[in-house]
Amino acid sequence: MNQLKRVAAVHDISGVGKCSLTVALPIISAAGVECSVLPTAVLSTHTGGFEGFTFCDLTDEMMPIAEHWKKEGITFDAFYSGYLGSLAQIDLVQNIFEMFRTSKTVVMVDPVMADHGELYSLFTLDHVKGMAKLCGCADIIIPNRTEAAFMLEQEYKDGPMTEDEVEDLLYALGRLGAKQVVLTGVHFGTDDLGAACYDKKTGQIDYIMSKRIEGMYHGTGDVFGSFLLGALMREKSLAEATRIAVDYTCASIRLTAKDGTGPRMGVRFESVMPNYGKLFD
Ligand code: PXL
Repeated sequence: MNQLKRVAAVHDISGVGKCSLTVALPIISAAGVECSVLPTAVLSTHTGGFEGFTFCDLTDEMMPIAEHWKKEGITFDAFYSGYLGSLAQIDLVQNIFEMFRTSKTVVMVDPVMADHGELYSLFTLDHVKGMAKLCGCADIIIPNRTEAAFMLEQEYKDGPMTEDEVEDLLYALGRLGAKQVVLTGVHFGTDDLGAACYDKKTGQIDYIMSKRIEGMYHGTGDVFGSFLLGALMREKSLAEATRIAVDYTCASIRLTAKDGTGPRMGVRFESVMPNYGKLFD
């Protein structure tokens, strides 16, 4: 057996609500990929739908952790950043990428900051500017439509899109600097939903669509990103990995909708993990 690949996931720990590190760690591990964690903050819950959550900012811990790893000679095949707890962390994370980056490292940035046309609580337009800059130094970015609109300073438009609109967005996002773009929340009608992926080098654009499931659930972006990176680390192409991520995220949402647990507790990714893991046997 080949040596496992190793990913460093740079997100917060939200104790309850199944998002960020509490989904990245199990999902990436299920792909047969080692997942190290660089926590950005510790919260009692995520910030969407819970009142009075606690928030412990870990900005000051991040560089000492990275420096210790560096001193120990630890290397990473990929970095996956998500929810960053402060503006200062954006520059810090960029520096950490550069400390460990080689020609083979995959840096995937999810500019986690907004959804459904609105910034998450705690974030400002400075955070948007910082995230656009961080996206500029990534290999792969995976924004949703709201994050794309904020970073491109465009008006957010929900509802069905045309292929021309999606392509314009992908090209504009590519101009931020990353080599590959996966845009989520793409749909052409009322009963479809999926992602569009764009490889700047080949110019290839693929639409990876699924049947829409009614309702909105927290943490789906992190579940999607984790399924995607796990598959990429197991040598799937961008389009193949996006297909896997769309299918397994939708399957998790479908189970949650059946359970009726509501939007804020996250999605039931646990039940699809055995089949996800088998993809890489
Ligand atoms: O899933 C994105 C996310 C991650 N971490 C925290 C959040 C959110 C979305 O609201 O609040 C703390």
